[in-house]
Amino acid sequence: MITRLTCGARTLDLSAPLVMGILNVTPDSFSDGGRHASLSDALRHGERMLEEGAAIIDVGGESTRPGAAPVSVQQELDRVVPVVEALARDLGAVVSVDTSTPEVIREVAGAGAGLINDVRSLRRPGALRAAADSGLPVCLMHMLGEPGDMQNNPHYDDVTGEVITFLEARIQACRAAGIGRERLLLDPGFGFAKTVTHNLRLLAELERLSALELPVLVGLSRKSLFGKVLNRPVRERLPASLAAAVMCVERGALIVRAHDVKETVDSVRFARAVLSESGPRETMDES
Ligand code: PT1
Repeated sequence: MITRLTCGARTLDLSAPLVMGILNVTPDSFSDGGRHASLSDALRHGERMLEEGAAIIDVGGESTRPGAAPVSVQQELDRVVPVVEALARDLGAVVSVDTSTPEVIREVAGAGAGLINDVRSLRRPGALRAAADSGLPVCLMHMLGEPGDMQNNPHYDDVTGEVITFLEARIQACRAAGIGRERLLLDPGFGFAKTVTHNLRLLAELERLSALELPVLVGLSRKSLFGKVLNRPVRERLPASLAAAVMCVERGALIVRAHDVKETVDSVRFARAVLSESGPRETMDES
């Protein structure tokens, strides 16, 4: 398994799980009400997440939560590029950009971004080429349909198996476009075209994704899954988000995308401390 990921001018050490802090620069982001829509607010929030231990800042200018409104390419560029420049160039942070737009991929690569995080797995026309040319790593995520319609009646016979099959096809598409395996990360896409049962099953079976031998990234922070299982509003979903993060790390996830960086860093660090004391399974079976 790869333990270092080259992210433009910076490298990430994946020998222990890392936290990716979420920085929404959308006016309608789902759980912070767009409070970070202005540049100085966004930078303050990004700096704070870095201080709290985020290894990556994920900047998103297009909300992809269920039912969100689309934005124009120009709007997305205007929101994202200045934030990437400031965080990557001025602060030296590893900046990931949550985008599906080829023009945005090209522009942020020039602005110092370190990673492309595409919930559409480079399926927009021109996105594969733009990502290949950027030289940056790419996170491929599973989603069926589009954020606008993905939640209407998703069906799977074997959700985990179908997520893996989808991701394998996207890995092949990337390889064919000249993106090397060492540039790929995988994400099962919690909350994207999945019912509560699908999400729970995917988490339970997350280890099956390890068969693809690429780093796994997960995003569960504050999602409606917790609201549905526990009947909690967004502001009361941190404890369950941390429990889920720990369970994902236990099942091999190496990057956890989260709003609450400080708490998530402690949770994954503690999980890692325990895991580092649990030897290989053979040893456990023998004892
Ligand atoms: C994610 C992710 C993402 N999630 C990656 N990028 C979002 N790689 C944005 C809900 O049900 O998991 N992985 N970028 C946010 N998307 C959602 C989806 C937010 C569902 C909320 C829900 O509440």
